[in-house]
Amino acid sequence: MWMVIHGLIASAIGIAVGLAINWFPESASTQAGPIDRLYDILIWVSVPVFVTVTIIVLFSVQNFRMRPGEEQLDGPPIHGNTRLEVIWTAIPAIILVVLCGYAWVVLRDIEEAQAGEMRVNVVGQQFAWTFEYPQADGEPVRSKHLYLPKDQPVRFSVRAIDVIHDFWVPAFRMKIDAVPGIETGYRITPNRLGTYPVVCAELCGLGHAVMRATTRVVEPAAFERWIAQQKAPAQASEDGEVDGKALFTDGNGAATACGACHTLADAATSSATGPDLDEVLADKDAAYIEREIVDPNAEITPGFQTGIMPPNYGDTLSSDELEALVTYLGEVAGK
Ligand code: HEC
Ligand SMILES: [Cu+2]
Repeated sequence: MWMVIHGLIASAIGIAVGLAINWFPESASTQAGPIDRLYDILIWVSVPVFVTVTIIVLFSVQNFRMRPGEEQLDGPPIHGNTRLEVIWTAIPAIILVVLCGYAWVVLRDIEEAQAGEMRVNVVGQQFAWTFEYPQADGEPVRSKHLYLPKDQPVRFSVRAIDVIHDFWVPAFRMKIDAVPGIETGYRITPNRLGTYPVVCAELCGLGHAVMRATTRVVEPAAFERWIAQQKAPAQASEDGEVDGKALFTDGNGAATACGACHTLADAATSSATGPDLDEVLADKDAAYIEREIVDPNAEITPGFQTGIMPPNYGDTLSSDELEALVTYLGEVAGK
């Protein structure tokens, strides 16, 4: 009786607390509802299991513990109880099979192919995401942030260039590994306007923590405008010059923003993943700066490691962009 009463009270409190806590961020996809419900049902089932085990342990410690003078005694000679063992094997097995079946059904339903899906290729690499939007008329549009039109079903096709990453937008709830050599993916339908973080959920190297991007769920018309804008020629300010500062803080779609890793007062960035450029570039000339950007592993700044700064800026920056960056850094670093 003691166990049953305390077990029921503890379970009721545990379930109430478990359901009251907001485990997940605001949801922004049609997939989130069924996943959150699945999670709540797991709380309903797992709290009583945890309580049952704990109560039996506490009760046994209280009632069957060794008392002074019993050190030499052996316990009663029990050699098993077949009926009990069948019961305590069967009940957990049934609970597991039912829960797995339910989870499988939920996953199957939310991953069903939708009519008129938009495809987005997601590419993970140390330490940035690239999102590619295939276009019927030519080159895909590439972006380092994820733009999605509201209420438009999307199928992500996920790849990795170097090591295993994991593509996760917590607000969408879905998540999958990006594995070199194979293509993985999942489907979601964003259903709430807003800005949500994209996270790499697989420890992928020293820059793992900065491997973040932004998802913007926008109205379909705004999405079309954004795609059209991206198709237009590269970032240029009014006089046709490439803006070195904008490149530094925002990157160009294919090239990761330098400001994600480097401190530079003029650009108001403050990351310490890479060297403080105000400090290390104060007395350096253009040739040195250019070489360090194109071939970062040639010479490693003391106190930092090789393999963090992307080695492919020579490809992802056009020669105009590279020149603009070098000129900009030469002018402002350490000033
Ligand atoms: C993912 C993080 C990361 C990004 C993004 C990044 N860097 Fe670096 N950078 C580093 C690290 C770490 C080092 C030090 C190790 C080395 O020298 O390779 C470094 C070194 C440098 C150096 C050499 C500093 C010295 O001591 O002389 C320069 C210059 C530089 N980065 C400029 C840039 C520019 C410009 C960009 C953008 C086009 C950029 N970095 C993007 C992490 C990054
Ligand atoms: Cu990663």
